[in-house]
Amino acid sequence: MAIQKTFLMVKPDGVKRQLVGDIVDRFERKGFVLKGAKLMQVSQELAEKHYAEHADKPFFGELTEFITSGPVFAMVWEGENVISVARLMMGATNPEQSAPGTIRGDYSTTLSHNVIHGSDSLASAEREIGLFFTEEEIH
Ligand code: 3AN
Repeated sequence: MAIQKTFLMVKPDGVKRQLVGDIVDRFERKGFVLKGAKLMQVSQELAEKHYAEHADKPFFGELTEFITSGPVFAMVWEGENVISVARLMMGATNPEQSAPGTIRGDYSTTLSHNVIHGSDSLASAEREIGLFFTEEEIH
């Protein structure tokens, strides 16, 4: 049994569309435990650190512009295999492949405005939690 923590973030489109409550509800009903959460504005510096692995991609500018375009809802969740299970609940990045019933499958039609971010590995979960939260903010 692997109890893990992951970093999830409702992106500016999801906050604007008032999907925060629905998204929190899905993870709570699944049985995961909310350990930290805040509505915040992502700075350009934080956006570039967060998306560092995409720095050489053609869509990097679009990515950082979008994530800084309005408040996000940043969260730390804990539970059994939460990293991979949360990714399943989010649905595929590509909207043509995100199944109905998943967050992206239910709420997103575009690749860039896809409502939610979730860490994709133990290493990225640790890195992203450290970027967005102090130890005191995790309960
Ligand atoms: P995920 O968020 O599912 O882990 P990544 O890490 O491959 O996906 O990509 C990070 C974010 O970059 C995605 N959530 C999506 O919003 C955006 N993205 C990925 N590929 C493209 C692309 N070809 N054009 C525009 N945005 C993209």
